[in-house]
Amino acid sequence: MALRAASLLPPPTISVHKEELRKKEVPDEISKYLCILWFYSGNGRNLGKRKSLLESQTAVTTPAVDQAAPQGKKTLRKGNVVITGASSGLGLATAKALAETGEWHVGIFSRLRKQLNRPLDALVCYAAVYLPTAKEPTYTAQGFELSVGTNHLGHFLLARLLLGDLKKSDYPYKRLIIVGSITGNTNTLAGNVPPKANLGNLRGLAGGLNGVQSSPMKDGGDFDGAKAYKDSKVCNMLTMQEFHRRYHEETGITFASLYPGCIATTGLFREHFPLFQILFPPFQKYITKGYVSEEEAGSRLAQVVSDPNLTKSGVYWSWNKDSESFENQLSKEASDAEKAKKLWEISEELVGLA
Ligand code: NDP
Ligand code: PMR
Repeated sequence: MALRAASLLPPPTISVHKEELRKKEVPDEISKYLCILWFYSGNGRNLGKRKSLLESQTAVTTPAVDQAAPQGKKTLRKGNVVITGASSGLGLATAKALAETGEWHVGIFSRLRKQLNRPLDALVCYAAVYLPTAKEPTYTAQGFELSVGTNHLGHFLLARLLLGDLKKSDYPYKRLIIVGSITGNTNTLAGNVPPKANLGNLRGLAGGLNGVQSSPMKDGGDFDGAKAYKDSKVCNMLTMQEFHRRYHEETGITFASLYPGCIATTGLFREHFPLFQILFPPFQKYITKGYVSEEEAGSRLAQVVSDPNLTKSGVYWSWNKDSESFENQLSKEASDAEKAKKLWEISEELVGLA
């Protein structure tokens, strides 16, 4: 059914009832799972011209340590990482940074390319949409408001389905990274720019966010595209922590989130007013000084994927002025364990895992 997304057809334009989604036969190959996020996309967004994708390299299924290295030396095999939506911006820069180390096979999951024929050692949930000027909500094929469908629910389902593959990895460190942001954290100046993130009691999410029986917003309020994005980033950070609480001890997987800095020039702002797109980079460069280049942000995210020192799980990483990583504090809401549990349970229902 629904996973006809496995084909290279454009995003489906018909609505798929959630009961149907529940009934689907869950495939067990990574390449099929990788269709899910794409499937959780909207209908008819103008994709524009995209940078070419980084090619993944030859398939391998070698053990984590190559015993047959010359002179009996043990060398670490290449790690395998999948990055969702890495056709541009920070994701592409991260993919390049990891590929350039020569130590990683990088599988990019974007709208046209979805394959990884090798074991999985790291997954980066990176793709996102930001619709600040939208007057009305748009919906995924399943009928979820687009920002939550893409940024949170698609990643939630993908990460849950790939958890078993990560668990099986024999790589010395295996990681699941869900990209967060400062704008979802109300303990910061940036997080206090209206509209502020606020999931409320999650009644909109519980109602299915379909804009018919329930509000398209997670807190049950009126639609606001900028808030929907910030709310989805809170969901990303809560989900990472709930993964940590449920699975870190059992699986040894490191779960992490991060704010890589303000990459004011990426495609994330493509739906914003043209004037915003002109003024935002200099504002971040010269006024807030929060700006980082795509390359710098890419190397930060690559660090969270591959730095042997960043093994602590359940952490939200940030970087100081000298570009040194540190464990940052999340806002009260983004670190609320009760809310994380509730979000997890409702999300399970919505994506058909419960
Ligand atoms: P981009 O728009 O450049 O990257 C987002 C990517 O997501 C695009 O490549 C897009 O692909 C992809 N995508 C969107 N929807 C889907 C979908 N349904 N299926 C597959 N891929 C999809 O933005 P950025 O590089 O800025 O960053 C995105 C990530 O970084 C987000 O998680 C964002 O929250 C986070 N972030 C960004 C900051 C910034 O300042 N830019 C700051 C903090 C966090 P396509 O091009 O095909 O639409
Ligand atoms: Mg914000 C230290 C101050 C700081 C930082 C690091 C950011 C990051 N922003 C800061 C401050 C401010 N911003 C201030 C004072 C204002 C009011 C003028 C402001 C405004 C603003 C707007 C209108 N900022 C924005 C927007 C957006 O549309 C972006 C957004 O919220 O997207 C969801 C944005 C951002 N500011 C940031 C970052 C990282 C963003 C991009 C959001 C993200 O990727 O999460």
